[in-house]
Amino acid sequence: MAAALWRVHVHGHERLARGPVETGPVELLAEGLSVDDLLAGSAGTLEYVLDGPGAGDLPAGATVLAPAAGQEIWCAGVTYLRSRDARMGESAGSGDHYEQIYHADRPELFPKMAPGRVRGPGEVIGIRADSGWDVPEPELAAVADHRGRVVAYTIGNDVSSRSLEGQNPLYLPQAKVYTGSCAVGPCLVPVGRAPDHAEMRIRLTIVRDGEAIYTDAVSVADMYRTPQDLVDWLYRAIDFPVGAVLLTGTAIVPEPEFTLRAGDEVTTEITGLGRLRNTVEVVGAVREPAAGKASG
Ligand code: DO4
Ligand code: MG
Repeated sequence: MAAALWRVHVHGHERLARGPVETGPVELLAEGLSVDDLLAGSAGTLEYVLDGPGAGDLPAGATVLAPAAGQEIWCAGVTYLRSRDARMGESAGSGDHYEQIYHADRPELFPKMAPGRVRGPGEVIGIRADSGWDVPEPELAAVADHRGRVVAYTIGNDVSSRSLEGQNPLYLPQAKVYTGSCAVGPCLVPVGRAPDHAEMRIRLTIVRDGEAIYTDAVSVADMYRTPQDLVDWLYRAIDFPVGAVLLTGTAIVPEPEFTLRAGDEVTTEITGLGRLRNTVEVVGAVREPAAGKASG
């Protein structure tokens, strides 16, 4: 079983560890190393550290953290036909921009989470109290180093409010960015040790009250773009000194009647990358707006 890189919490400290994708971290790596160092380093740093000397068995009580530290999390959208069709459907006849962007050279890219905000395996993910139609978006996440090379993969969930997104495209930041709207993990698998992205399958399972109420699986080969092409666009005019994580879009869209509820357990599995599981909670509150809008 190939070793993957895990970010763990041990006795109050963040550490890196290695262990199989399937079973979890088993051995600590040298103290003082972080994901930031690996993505800020020269080509091959990730593999070099992963194959380097260990620093002892993983102590009991260690918990797995999101495998991102100082990295911004970005998302690409409308990279699969299924997503294009869903966006056009939810915009009730005013979704031509989705058709255009699906075919355009320049992809849709949007910032999702500032460093430190993304959730990890086992943590809660959020749905907004002021939204009524909410879905997980299980996506292949490309992890790029400071030069903009995709060096690893992990799993990402771009949790989204379809009500807000469908009402007006200018509400997209509120549909996409709020507390708990993104999780990544469980670990980083170097590109050279992962299946080719086109060989991967993404499977989503949602369990409610102990029963699997939704499951679907898609092939990453259906993506209209490649992870590296998306990252090239992302790095065109911004620098990321400690790298970045880019979720590459969803092709799993539950039927319109479906919405997430508090307590739902959402699991995404991707071939060769393991499994990311989170439970849903409601975040925020529905508040009446302050009296009156400015006139004019
Ligand atoms: O344009 C809206 C976002 C679409 C998206 O997040 C996706 O396709 O995954
Ligand atoms: Mg998405």
